[in-house]
Amino acid sequence: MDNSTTRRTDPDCLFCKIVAGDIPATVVHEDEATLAFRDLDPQAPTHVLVIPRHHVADVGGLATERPQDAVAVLDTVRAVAEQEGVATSGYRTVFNTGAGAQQSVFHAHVHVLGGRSMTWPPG
Ligand code: DGP
Repeated sequence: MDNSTTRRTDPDCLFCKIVAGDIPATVVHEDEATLAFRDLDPQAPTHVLVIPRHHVADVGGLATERPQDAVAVLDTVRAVAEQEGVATSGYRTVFNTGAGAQQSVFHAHVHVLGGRSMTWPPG
């Protein structure tokens, strides 16, 4: 567990570049620990990615290394859902973890999807 306030960044990481402002993104929410921005390839009327500012590869690493950021990410999910008007109608949160689950960016992130009805099981 890493209790330090030092933030890790990876110069080769796309989402670290978005955190740094080097790559533009449509940011919908930000605080000290997290950033939320619209997905480039939206799969629903609301499709927002919530990430920790600190670089960690996936949600497992987030839970073990930076549990305080895991809590912050979940609170940002709640805030984004309310702000986007999907908190009551319902929304889906997805942490793709590992290449086999279609994770393509290895900086922990949760997809917040809403504004349409969802099916189950997911593909
Ligand atoms: P995943 O497949 O779970 O790793 O999700 C990565 C998501 O990141 C994918 O839905 C597309 C999105 N994405 C990739 N590149 C960019 C980018 O440059 N900007 C934004 N806003 N989203 C991106």
